[in-house]
Amino acid sequence: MLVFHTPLLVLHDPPYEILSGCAQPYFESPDRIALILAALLTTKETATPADTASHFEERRCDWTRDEIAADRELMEAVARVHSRDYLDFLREIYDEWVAEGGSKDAALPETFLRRDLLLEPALPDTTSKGSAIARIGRYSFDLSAPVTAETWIAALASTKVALEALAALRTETPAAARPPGHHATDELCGGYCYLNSAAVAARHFQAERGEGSRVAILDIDYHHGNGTSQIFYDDPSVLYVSLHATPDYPYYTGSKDERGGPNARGFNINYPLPLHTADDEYLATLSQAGDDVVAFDPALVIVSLGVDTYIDDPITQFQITGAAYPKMGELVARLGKPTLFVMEGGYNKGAIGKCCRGVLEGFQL
Ligand code: Q9C
Ligand code: ZN
Repeated sequence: MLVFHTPLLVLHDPPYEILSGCAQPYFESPDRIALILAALLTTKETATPADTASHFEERRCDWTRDEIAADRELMEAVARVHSRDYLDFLREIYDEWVAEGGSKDAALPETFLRRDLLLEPALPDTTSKGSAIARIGRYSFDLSAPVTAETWIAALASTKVALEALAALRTETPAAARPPGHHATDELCGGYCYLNSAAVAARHFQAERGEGSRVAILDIDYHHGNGTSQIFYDDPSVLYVSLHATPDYPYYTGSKDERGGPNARGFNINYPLPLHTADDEYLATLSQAGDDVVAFDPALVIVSLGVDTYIDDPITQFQITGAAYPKMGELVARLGKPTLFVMEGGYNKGAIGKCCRGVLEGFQL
């Protein structure tokens, strides 16, 4: 199994986020990648049958910042999912923010453009140009997506890693990337996410294989992937299936009633689970989600792999133990489809490597 990454991923390093009303160290930290890679790429001294049956090959991509910034194909791929205005915003906002006197640490909103706040339907001009603080409130939905000097490059690099893995897809190809993507909508960042790499990979696959080729996105991050769900909500060619905790972040989406838009009824499937869900219930639900994917018969499965389901994750509530991760991988393998793994959440530094390794080993058994 090939493991893709690039050193550019660590460039995104916000100093803090707001949690429960307080500034706290940023959980979605750059060292997550090194921790996952270390767990995947180091051979253990005590080899078990599982170790010998699986193997991981590193694919380190040595792109420069300039190459990423000037990559036309990448921009085209990203623009299939995100609006031009939103992409301009991500590229420009930090400099604009600093020029306006904002903190050099990061740009962060203080207000949000809520459509129900507007007295007339047209958006005020300040939300597109001229006021960084107004602009960031238009394109963010929470306080967990600060934009730093290098966020744009790191987010682009993260998406390019996913596309690179997609291009190399044989039978299976994981991509180890951050920042994550599944909370990012067509024009909103939030929840540590800026560009929705899983969505971009799905659209890229369709652009190459023919519009309408079926792609299933199986989202096993603890949180509902509101962004991915929104992007494909009215599109019957992309099945979105998510297991996630309720009630929890992002709070307003993820219910069973969200079944897809008028053109795609039934192609958005949510499995909201209680906060303290443990292994058995989780795996039974994942198996059911697997049946949905098989019934859809996709040409590609993209797994939004979050391991923040782990029992000791610092920001979540599930009680999933280490033993469940290989079983999750096995259930994904049983779908029998070409599979791309894209990294989403997971914040327990001592466990995310093991959890990812568990899933990917279970997949290879
Ligand atoms: N009390 C991902 O896992 N804030 N994003 C949570 C919890 C943001 C999670 C607050 C969580 C974002 C990719
Ligand atoms: Zn998550």
